[in-house]
Amino acid sequence: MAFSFRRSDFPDDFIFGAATAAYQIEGASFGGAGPSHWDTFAATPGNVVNAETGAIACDHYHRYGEDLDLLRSGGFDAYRFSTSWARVMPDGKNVNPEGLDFYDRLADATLERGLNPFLTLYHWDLPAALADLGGWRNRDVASWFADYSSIVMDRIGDRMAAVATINEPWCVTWLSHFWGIHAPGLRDIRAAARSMHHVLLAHARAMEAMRAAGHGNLGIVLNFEHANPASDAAGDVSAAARYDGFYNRWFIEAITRKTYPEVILEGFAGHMPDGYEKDMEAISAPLDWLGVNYYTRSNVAADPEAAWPSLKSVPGPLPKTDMGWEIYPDGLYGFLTRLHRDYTGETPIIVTENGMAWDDHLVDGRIDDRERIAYFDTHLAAVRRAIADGAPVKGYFGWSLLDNYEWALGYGKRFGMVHVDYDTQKRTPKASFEAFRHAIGGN
Ligand code: IFM
Repeated sequence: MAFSFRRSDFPDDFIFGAATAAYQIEGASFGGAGPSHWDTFAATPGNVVNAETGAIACDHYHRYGEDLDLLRSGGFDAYRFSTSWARVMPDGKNVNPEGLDFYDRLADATLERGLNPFLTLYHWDLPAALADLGGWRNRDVASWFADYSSIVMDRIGDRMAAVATINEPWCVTWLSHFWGIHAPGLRDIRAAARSMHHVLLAHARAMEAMRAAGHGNLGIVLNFEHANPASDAAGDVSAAARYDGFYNRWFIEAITRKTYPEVILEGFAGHMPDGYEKDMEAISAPLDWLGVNYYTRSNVAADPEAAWPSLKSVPGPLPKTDMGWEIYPDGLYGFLTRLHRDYTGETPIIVTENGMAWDDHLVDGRIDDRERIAYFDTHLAAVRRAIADGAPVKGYFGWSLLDNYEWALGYGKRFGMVHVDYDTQKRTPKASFEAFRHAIGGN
């Protein structure tokens, strides 16, 4: 099965890439990395399926050359990876030279294969020592993050094609401090409100530090989920508006309008950090590009019995991925055009993650993941439509290059274009990888 598009259906300078994240693939037990709050979270019963951790993961720490060879052979233009804060600063204070050496080798190896390195500075591996100090609840996290960012950029910033501060601030904060699903597993409105502000302040301070050092092409990666009212009832419609507020509007409105949505500030009343308004100027410093991660929509219903935001997600009618996520490519089109129209204007947008988990099976050494091919195909059609309608979308990264550690769901959910046998670490490109190779001109 092949894609319905060719590279020539996209603008000449359009970038095709694949994305990964440090904790999900590297192997956190190698190279002097310190414990991150994901290690402690996973060591606590009930948090992660089978208590799995990123200790070995895909052993990318040792196998990055082989993985980059694969990317090149697929005809991709870019590799999106993250540096691990806990690897670079194991105790949150001191630098681990071995950790920086690894990213130095990775940067060179990426370039040697003609791939553009897209760096994300934080994809969730906060050093446990900083979590002990309150992590994202502590305002000081902004200066800790700026220091860490400068240390990484001093070493590899000269070779990066593009740099994002933080991956998916919504997951770093709401999902992790209000819903308790990701590390540190808090279910606390005050922790949520504070972290939702501090993560943006950390982004701002890192941007300032990197700009001052002369680095360019800096951005942030936000995730978006279409908020679909479960019915036309007024209660469901306003519940979906609250969902849209805390998921989709909070971060982009702070960055582009210096404000937070009223509909969410009302719910956070009394919990926001004092004087937070004074930080909005710094938070809204211009981006060079915006990263957009998109996977699905949520069908949102009012739940008047529940505490604010008094809503719940209910199952919808569309076909679903192995995560139970509805497949809804129109949502990607909707966000790309909405962001361009309402928020970011001509600032380049890059789809930094999009993909699906599927219960893949190796049959005679092959994985025929035609459902994933269809997912990528329909979402790339949505990207083309958005470009045709004027959205400045400059690239698309599939999530993910490799099957990997899917956080609280462990290794059971496979998102890769390349299958990983976790016992042998053997990589097997799936049919979706071959479809990319065919469409974008790999060998
Ligand atoms: O695996 C994650 C990734 O770390 C962040 N974005 C969503 C992916 C799929 O859940």
